[in-house]
Parts: sequence; structure tokens; C-alpha cells
Amino acid sequence: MNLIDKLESNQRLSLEDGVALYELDLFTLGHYASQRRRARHGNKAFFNINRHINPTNICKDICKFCAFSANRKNPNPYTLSHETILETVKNSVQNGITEVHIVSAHNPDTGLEWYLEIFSKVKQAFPHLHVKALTAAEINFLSEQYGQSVETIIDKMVAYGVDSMPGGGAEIFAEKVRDYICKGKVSSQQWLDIHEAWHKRGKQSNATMLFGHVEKREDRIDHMLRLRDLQDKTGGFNAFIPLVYQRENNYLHVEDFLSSTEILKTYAISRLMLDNIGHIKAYWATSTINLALVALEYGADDLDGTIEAEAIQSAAGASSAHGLKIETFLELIETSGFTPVQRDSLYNELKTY
Ligand code: V47
Repeated sequence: MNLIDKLESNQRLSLEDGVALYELDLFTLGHYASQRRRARHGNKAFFNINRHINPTNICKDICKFCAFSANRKNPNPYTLSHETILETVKNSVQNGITEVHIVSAHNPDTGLEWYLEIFSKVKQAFPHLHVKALTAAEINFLSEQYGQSVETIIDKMVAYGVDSMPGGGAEIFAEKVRDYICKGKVSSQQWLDIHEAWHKRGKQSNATMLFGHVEKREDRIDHMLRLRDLQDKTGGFNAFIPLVYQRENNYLHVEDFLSSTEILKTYAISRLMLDNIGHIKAYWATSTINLALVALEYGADDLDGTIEAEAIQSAAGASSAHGLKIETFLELIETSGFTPVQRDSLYNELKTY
């Protein structure tokens, strides 16, 4: 059966199909991706009102693509006190956030309790807030650093108030590329196993993919397929988030930046390959808000949120340091022809505008 017939009849797509999808023209891809997106979500564009907090940038690992962690190129190490974090959350609560997204570097000096108490203190002060925290990379780091099993760390996350896991640390699963860009941190299989263990606790998470650096198209499809296989087993992924690589201030020397066409194709192909993950998030911090809005026509249905402040991608050149105002966000979605739907962290609809 040829590729177009498979798309027409909603067949599951293979690795070879995924690579071949890139050869289709953007409009053909957009047609099929948008059809799938509209079948699931109609004209809705999901977002949430959230705050990103990055409590420390001191890291024992060295990822070549990272401009966030303190190193020779970014000699400004910091570790926020719990009081500062609580003050930040308090201000954000006044802006109506429903979620805090807390992700740190792998700081070997704070002790395990420092990480965990951030969550319990936030939860104690603001019980209504959803705490999305600890990537699989952080969980693996805490497990190795403190000699505790992943299951024990997961038990503690639940006990200290983590509600869901963000999708960070996945990067690219293809081992050859992974070894080159972030050798030494959580392996691909460990990343998948940690999400599987989290899902088995009845919890939900997201999955990311960092693309546009040294990976090949085939590596992206392989990444999607490893996630699709796990999702078949657990059903625990809410959203897939292709993160566009930002090239400033880091040690990965990439000359060619992705074209908008390649980025839009990747969103569209994500929607087509990942037939079992409900949401495709165009994370505007890495794609720019303008391209994220266009991506809504190419399979994406979610824009993440207002963010307020963000340190990881903005350190590498993204324009997300100060987030976006809710009014601006709503106006941009509406003038793009979509219906803004404010959601909670697990995609329950809170308000349709
Ligand atoms: O895993 C690091 C990425 C991720 C760069 O789950 C970079 O809802 C681009 O995972 N260029 C952390 N990206 C952020 C993340 C995330 C973001 C938004 C929503 C969710 C979610 C998760 O940031 C890391 C890494 O892949 N990153 N450096 C860079 N130069």
C-alpha cells in the first residue's frame, strides 16, 4: 500500500513511512495532520496559565546543547532558596496560574531533601496548584546520587506532592546521537523505564524531543516510535513536545538552522506517527510564538502556556525569558482563527474563550 493510501485509510505508520513523510510537500502533510488534529480537537487551541521555575543551574552533567547550566560559557551558578521559590509562586498565583513547572539542573551539593521539599512547601502553601516537576533525567540523577532506586524516588515524589512529570531529558533516543550530545546522563532506555514506572503508579507525563541539531530525520522518527510503543503499553503520555534546538551559548556547534518548513513538517509528522498520544504541543518558547500559531494548522493543538519566566531555552537564544501576557496569548490565538481553551495540566478544559 502506498503512503497516501495509508494516510487516507488511517493506517499505522512504520519507520520507513515516517522518513518518507518528510519527502511529501508541506501542504499535503498539513492536510492530513490537520485532518487528524481536527478529528480529535476541532478548532480548539489549548493553553494553560503556568509558571516555569528553574531552582538551580549547577549541574554535574555536561550536555553539549545546554546553555542553562553553569559552566565556562555561563559562569553564573545559582541555587534559589525555598523562600525565594515560594515568593515567586505566590506572585504567580496572583496572576491566576494553575500549574508550576519545576525543572532544575543536576546539582550534587543540595541533598535530596532540598529538591523534594520544594514540592511539599509549594503544595502546602498552595494546595490547589498542580506541581509538574522532575524530568526523568533528574530522577535518574537523584537515584544515582543518593543510592536510592527509581521506585523509591517516585514514591517520594508522590509523597512530597508532585502531580505529573514534565517531558524533558528525552533529547534524541538514537544512541549514537545521544552519546555525542549528552553522554553520561539518563540513557534512552532509562528515560523510557522511568516514565513507564511513573505511569504504572497511575500518573501522567509528557514527552519531548530535541531536534534540529546533529540528528537525522530517521532519528526523529525512531524517537517517536519508541514513545508510541511505550504509550501502547501504558497510555500515560498526555502530550508530545518537539523542542526546536536553540543554538546560542552552548558547546554544540551547529551552523545550519532548521527551516520553518522542516519544523512544521516535524509537527505534522508527529501528529501522524503518534496516533496514540492526544496532544501535540508547539512549545512557543522554542518555535517562536508566530510559528507555533501556524503549527496549529499543521497538527499541533497546544501551545503550552504563559510561562512568565523561563531560563533553559532563553539561555540558548529563545525569546521566552519573560513569558507572554494572557491577553496577548488569547488575542493571538483568536486572530489565528482558533478557539482558545484554557486547560489544566491534565487537559481538563477550564474555560473556553
Ligand atoms: O530536556 C536544553 C531542552 C528541555 C536547549 O513537559 C533545549 O510540558 C532547545 O522539557 N535548545 C527542558 N531546547 C524543557 C522541557 C519542557 C518544556 C516545555 C514543556 C514541557 C512539558 C517540557 O529543554 C531539556 C532539553 O531538551 N533544551 N537546551 C536548547 N539549546
